[in-house]
Amino acid sequence: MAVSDHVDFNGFMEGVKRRNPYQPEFVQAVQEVAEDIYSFLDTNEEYHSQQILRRIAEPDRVVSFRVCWEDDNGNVRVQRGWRVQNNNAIGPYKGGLRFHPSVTESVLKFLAFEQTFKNALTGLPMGGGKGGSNFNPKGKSVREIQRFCQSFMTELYRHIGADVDVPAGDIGVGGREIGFMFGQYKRITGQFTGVLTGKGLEYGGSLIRPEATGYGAVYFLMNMLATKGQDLVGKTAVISGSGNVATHAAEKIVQLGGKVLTLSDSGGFIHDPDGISQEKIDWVKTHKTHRRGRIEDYCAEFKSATFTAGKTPWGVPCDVALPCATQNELLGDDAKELVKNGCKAVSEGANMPTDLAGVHVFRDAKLLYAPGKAANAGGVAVSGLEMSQNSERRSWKEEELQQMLKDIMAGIHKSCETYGRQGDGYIDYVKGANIGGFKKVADAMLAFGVV
Ligand code: NDP
Ligand code: 2IT
Repeated sequence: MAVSDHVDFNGFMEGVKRRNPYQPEFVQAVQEVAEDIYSFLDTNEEYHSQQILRRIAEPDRVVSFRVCWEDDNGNVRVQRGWRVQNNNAIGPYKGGLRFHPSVTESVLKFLAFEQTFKNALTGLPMGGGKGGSNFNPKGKSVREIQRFCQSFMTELYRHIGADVDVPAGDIGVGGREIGFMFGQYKRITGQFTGVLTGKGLEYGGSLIRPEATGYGAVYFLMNMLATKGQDLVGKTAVISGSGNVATHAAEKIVQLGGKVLTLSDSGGFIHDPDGISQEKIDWVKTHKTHRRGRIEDYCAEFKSATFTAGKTPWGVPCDVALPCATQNELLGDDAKELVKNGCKAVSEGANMPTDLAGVHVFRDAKLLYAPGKAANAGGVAVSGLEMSQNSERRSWKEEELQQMLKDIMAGIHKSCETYGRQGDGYIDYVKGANIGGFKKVADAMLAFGVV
């Protein structure tokens, strides 16, 4: 096939759409990357002739399985589970598990594809994977969650391993669920290995792993602001979500002198003009994670706040915005509203929270805009450090890990600058992250030949 056939972007995307019908999230994630790196492919003819992008956009494998469990009333329940192993060119597959009713093969394929680039950007030897289930943990008892996790692992265990594929948490999967799954893996295999990350500190977990994604997204934001000689002191922040990533992002913003105005969940958002202090964040953490409560209850606890049902917080004027809930939660019109209200920087704690129209708005406005695959890589980076500690059978000190996380986020920022700086000096972080991540994986794949 002639080179010109490979370089036809439209033809490439038509093929992706044809081969992945009914998978809009996956097609969206591939398009966002392909838009950027198509011209970069010209830098090395082998990227074309060896069909590298085409190969990365075809998962190594997608495992789908049935998960049966019994609820507290003795009813048999049937869920679907998946593990998408996208690419292991630079290390074992690595990426989280998501338990949410919206999980489909398309969602997990997009997440595994993104993870491949993100993990490469960290500089650590990790390939890309993702998994999960359409199981809805909301309203389930702890015993039901335990039974589900055990049943899920009873199938998953045969596909993973410390040097094969190392899952972790994501939406609906936190320390408790990792504990249940690790216990079941150990029980089935008789092995105590670093097969999962995000573990408890008593059994091989790493310090700062729970905080790492949110903190990392704020470190990345600081790196972006520093290019303009600015920091977070006195700046207002709008954050979506109220789970692991959102609450830790809020915490770090407060520590660095910023004022957090909003948090949200699937029911709507709260706006607290007095600022969401550390004490209030601690209340949210307990209320959302341990009591599985609703964010609207915040207003009964803290009278300065108001709750807006069924809406996202992007209309609240702010200096910086951090979408930390889920994919496609910030649309083109939301992006226009943020720009109109004077927002200076956006750092994505969630994966693909901004739709393609929104991405174009931010880039056209030349905003400091960090895509999730760069900004939220701190979580998987500390997961990588947890793997290293497990291999060494040691635990590193908190200060060492904090410094490593900061260094890794600064390194990702540097990669984005290297590959994303435009002629007028604007740093296109989307382009930088896509090219930086692609190059490392692509060069490894070239070394292996056609496999
Ligand atoms: P959590 O389960 O801890 O929290 C998820 C939050 O997002 C909750 O507030 C939840 O609201 C909200 N949310 C979830 N789905 C929807 C939806 N469809 N519409 C509106 N709100 C929704 O998850 P995390 O904080 O871990 O994950 C948040 C995002 O960060 C995800 O995109 C995840 O992929 C990404 N991420 C997570 C990492 C990690 O280490 N945990 C690492 C890198 C990225 P409700 O309670 O109402 O469901
Ligand atoms: O999206 C992500 O990077 C995660 N959910 C974390 C993955 C991991 O392996 O720690």
